[in-house]
Amino acid sequence: MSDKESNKLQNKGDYSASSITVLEGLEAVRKRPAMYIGDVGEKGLHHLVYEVVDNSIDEAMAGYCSKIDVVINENNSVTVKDDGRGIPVDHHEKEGKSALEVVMTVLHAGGKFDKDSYKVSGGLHGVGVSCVNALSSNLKAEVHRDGKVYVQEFQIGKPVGALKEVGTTDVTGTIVTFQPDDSIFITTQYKYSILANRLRELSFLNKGIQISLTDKREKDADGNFKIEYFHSERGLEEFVEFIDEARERIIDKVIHISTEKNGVPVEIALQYNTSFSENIYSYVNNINTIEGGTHLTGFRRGLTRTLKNWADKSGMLSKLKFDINGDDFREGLTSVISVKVAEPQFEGQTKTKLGNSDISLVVDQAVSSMLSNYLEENPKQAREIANKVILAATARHAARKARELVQRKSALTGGGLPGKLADCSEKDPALCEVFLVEGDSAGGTAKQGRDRKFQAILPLRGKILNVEKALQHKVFENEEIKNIFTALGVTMGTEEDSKALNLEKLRYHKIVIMTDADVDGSHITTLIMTFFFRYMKDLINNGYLYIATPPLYLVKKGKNQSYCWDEKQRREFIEQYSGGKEDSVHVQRYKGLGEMNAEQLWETTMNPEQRTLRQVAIEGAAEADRTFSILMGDDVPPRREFIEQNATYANIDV
Ligand code: 0RA
Repeated sequence: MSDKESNKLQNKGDYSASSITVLEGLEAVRKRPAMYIGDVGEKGLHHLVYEVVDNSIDEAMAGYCSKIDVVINENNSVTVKDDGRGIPVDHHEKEGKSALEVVMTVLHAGGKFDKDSYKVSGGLHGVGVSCVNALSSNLKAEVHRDGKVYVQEFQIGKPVGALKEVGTTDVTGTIVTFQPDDSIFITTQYKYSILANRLRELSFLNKGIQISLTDKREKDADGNFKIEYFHSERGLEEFVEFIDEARERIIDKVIHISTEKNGVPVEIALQYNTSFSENIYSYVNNINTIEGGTHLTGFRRGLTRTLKNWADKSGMLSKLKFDINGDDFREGLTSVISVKVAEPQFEGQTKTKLGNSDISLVVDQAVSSMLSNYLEENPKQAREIANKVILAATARHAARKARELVQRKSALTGGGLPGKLADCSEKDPALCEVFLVEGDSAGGTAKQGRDRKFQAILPLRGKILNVEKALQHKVFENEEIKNIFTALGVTMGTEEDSKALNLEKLRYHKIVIMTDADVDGSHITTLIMTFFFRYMKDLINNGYLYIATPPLYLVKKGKNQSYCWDEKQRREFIEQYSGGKEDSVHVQRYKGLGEMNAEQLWETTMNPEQRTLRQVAIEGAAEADRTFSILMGDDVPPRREFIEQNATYANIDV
């Protein structure tokens, strides 16, 4: 950033700080936590960690910190330690307390003291560490600075005693430990994988920083805690390699650019592979902009124009009988775009769409200068890419015919619904649910068991098509997939974006995947989720996709009976009613949904009063994409490795 540019930002910063005379108290955060951290469920809980880590990342981006250690402690408190300058502890005249206390107790105070740098990271809500403090039953801040160690503790955001000098040190840094308040959060159990995914993502987005994650809640066979290190020297280039691990690449090396235009740092990495999906992940200040925005528009425009120019000049398009559109240039493309914007405007439903109009041209120019150089210097690779684009255009023409046929057919028959669908009588989509059920027999039971007013049933035949491996036109020709499209009522595809969904037409706001609670059932669930992830991602992003959780067992002893969802519940029942004696006459093990009668299915799995539905959410879209490509793609070794590392069920079928 130029001096002029940063002065401008600084002045703006000063202006806004002095213009806010009434600072909101942390009480407001406790009253309406969701307004500050999104929600009080799993997402919000993990968000607390990101908020603290973001401060350390800021410190790293300013050039003062190289190491960040995150620890999940035994009691689900979390410690974040960095080797930055340490939060200032000097007395703050205006507030009448230490700078540290101001950072911890005044909303949005985080960067106020540091006039030389501007904040580019900052969590999705950018609310600062004081919010974490407000939502923690306990928080301890330890600062190593100027040769001394300082400590201050807080409870629900309020200081418990003053800042204390407790010792000497020869390092600098900040250590924050906080315990999320269980009177605020629905769950206070941290999930290792969620934190690991975000920290890995941050290490790719901010190359050079060493990040570690330790889980002190469990030890392995050797008595060691689980620990993982995240560190990337090549940044986005490595990120793209990671995402595409299970895909066959078309060009040997990732194309990569890191530049700064008009004071905006831009980093882009891209790679073409033989798959049919477009995977572009965009970030602004380390936040995944899932709704896209001006940076993404600029990227697409620059990419299309540059590739089209090259292909036109090469003469490769002269024999083509149909047009090539923007989509064709992005099939099989995996790319990550990261920009750092000083005053980002976030728009859209989930506030993850960049609105700053000047960023579009910045990214457009960055990608076109990078790509045109690359194409000139690598004619062989350039031809491979152009061939892929031509292949994509050819397939798109075939797919469009198939897709239009599905959509025209349902339009002609007056939105005729699939014969297999047992629809509900309610017409308001917000109140309607549809269950996608594995197999006709379970489908039959579900039809009898449901509340026909608001619950519809669509039985699916066994294993649906694996869309990860199928050409688009095959997907649209598939019976089960056609049924899903017509039952849901949505149409797909516009001129600019062939995967855009028309969600206004969606007939149900809860789409529930209901399969057997066994390995086969999980496989079918994964196949269905892959379809939604690749072809109806917006539907997941809007929170419309759910998974039903049928029980595994019915255990009976005398007059007592109980449904069990896991082995622990089953053992507890046996403990209580059989004095711990295993007696298999008393255990009914469900082999599938079809073996429950209609009433049982209703009681355990479908009745909104009793059931548990798991909402499907995409945490880390890039990571999710990689997982689907590993699980559903062609490459066997990474799949085996993934399953070995992540398998959760041990032979429940024996
Ligand atoms: C305000 C000003 C300065 C650093 C920080 C905050 C800071 C905050 C956190 C939170 C976690 N780790 C952190 N590290 C630093 C600048 C201090 C200076 O000018 O020396």
